[in-house]
Amino acid sequence: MNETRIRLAVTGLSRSGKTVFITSLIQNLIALGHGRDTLPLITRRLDSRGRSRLRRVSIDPAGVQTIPYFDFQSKLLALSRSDAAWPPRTEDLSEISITLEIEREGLGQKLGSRRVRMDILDYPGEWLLDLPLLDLSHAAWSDDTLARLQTPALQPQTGRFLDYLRGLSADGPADGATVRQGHALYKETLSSLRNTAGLRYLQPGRFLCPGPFGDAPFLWFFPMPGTAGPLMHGSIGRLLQDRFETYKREIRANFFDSYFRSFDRQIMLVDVLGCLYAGKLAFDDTAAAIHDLAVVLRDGWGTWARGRRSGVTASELPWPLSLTVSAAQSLLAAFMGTRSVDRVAFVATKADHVPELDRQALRSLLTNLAKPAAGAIEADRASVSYHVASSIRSTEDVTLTVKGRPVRAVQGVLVPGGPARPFSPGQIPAEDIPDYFWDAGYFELPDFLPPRIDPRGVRGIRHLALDEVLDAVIGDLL
Ligand SMILES: Nc1nc2c(ncn2[C@@H]2O[C@H](COP(=O)(O)OP(=O)(O)OP(=O)(O)O)[C@@H](O)[C@H]2O)c(=O)[nH]1
Ligand SMILES: [Mg+2]
Repeated sequence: MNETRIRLAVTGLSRSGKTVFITSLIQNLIALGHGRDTLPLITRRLDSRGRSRLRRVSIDPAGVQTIPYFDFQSKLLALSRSDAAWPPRTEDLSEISITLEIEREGLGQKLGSRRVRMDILDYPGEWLLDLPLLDLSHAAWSDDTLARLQTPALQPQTGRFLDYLRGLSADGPADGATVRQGHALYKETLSSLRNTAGLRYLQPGRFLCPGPFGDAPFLWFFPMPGTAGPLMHGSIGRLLQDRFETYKREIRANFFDSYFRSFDRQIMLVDVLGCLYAGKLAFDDTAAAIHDLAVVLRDGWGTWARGRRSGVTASELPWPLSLTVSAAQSLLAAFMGTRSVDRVAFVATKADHVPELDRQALRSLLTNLAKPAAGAIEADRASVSYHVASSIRSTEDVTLTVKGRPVRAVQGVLVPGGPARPFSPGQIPAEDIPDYFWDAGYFELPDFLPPRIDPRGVRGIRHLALDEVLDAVIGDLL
């Protein structure tokens, strides 16, 4: 039987919704295979004079893959219990394959069937933010990173590590315990920048999402001043340089050269709302990360050398990231090879936090974040699309009356449970965000409980626009 096989990578920064997205996508495809119209745009694609050409949807049994398995069944079970819960954090690459068997037709005749096999990969977007590192020395990376850590507003998160550094000298003896303590403090700093300051542009990505490396000694490094130029064997600076170079070699061999190059199509999930409400610092930081991720995707395809300079210039970015961004922009196709990705979809996730009429603004915000870098892709043969979606719709749209006026809101049950409560995200700025927007208090998005779902997959899972995303990335193959 004729088979088309694609590698569809789903990525996004931490908590952007990757695992939930893949779980819901697969469950809805399975339901589609049972004849339910769970993904209307895909149903339309597969329609042939009122009849579906889709014969079967199946999850391929795990074979001899070396990549960890995306354990769809256990995620589904957690969502189907009476105390339905969101899946736990994932910090490694995982993969699952799903096959659609589709009837072939030509001139009104049936021509047997063909298969579309999708290898779907879930991997942390943080790993992509390491690509710019590959071009830097330990000293250049340290200058860039320490400049960011010294931002006064981040003092509560970074103060301890910076104090520790003051007591060290790059040419001092490389005492194992001292270096390890520096590494542990730096890692704690990154976690707290992520968890309490809402930052996302945090390097190296493997310190937050280690994946298969675990806690190997080559990872025990941190940024430090004074590591430019030759340093004596046995000095702290030399050890940090050596570990940094080993890190670059390992991530290149174990991710960029081995997996990243093999992806045909990419879905990049972005928690636009979450970073919007985390405040200006967090928003600007995520904006810089999304911009660079788009650069990495664009250049990773290896065919954008011509258009690569048309993006935002580093000096336009809000953060002192110029070094990192220009490094990302200077990594040429020579490194990534000439293989190209055909399609990429950027998706603003968790759109069920926003009433329907405000979702368009979310799309504009996302487009603004990604397009300066990704736009150049459209000039070439890949297509890029921007979407607003919710993988598991956990709210309903409602209209509240506040001081006699109607106010659009959504309503759902908050974790850990209880009666449904309304939530209004307020006005969502569509493009340029006015300064006064940041004067409002920052808050975390409410965590709505997911609805309890049917684990057999016959009914699918309620979502918003998953079919639009899927159609954008694989519609041409159906
Ligand atoms: N209301 C709502 N919440 C969602 C939706 N998708 C994700 N979430 C929330 O976002 C959280 C993170 O989703 P995940 O799919 O685990 O995100 P991830 O990107 O895999 O996260 P990591 O594995 O930690 O990187 C979930 O625990 C939910 O609280 C959605 O469609 N609607
Ligand atoms: Mg995950």
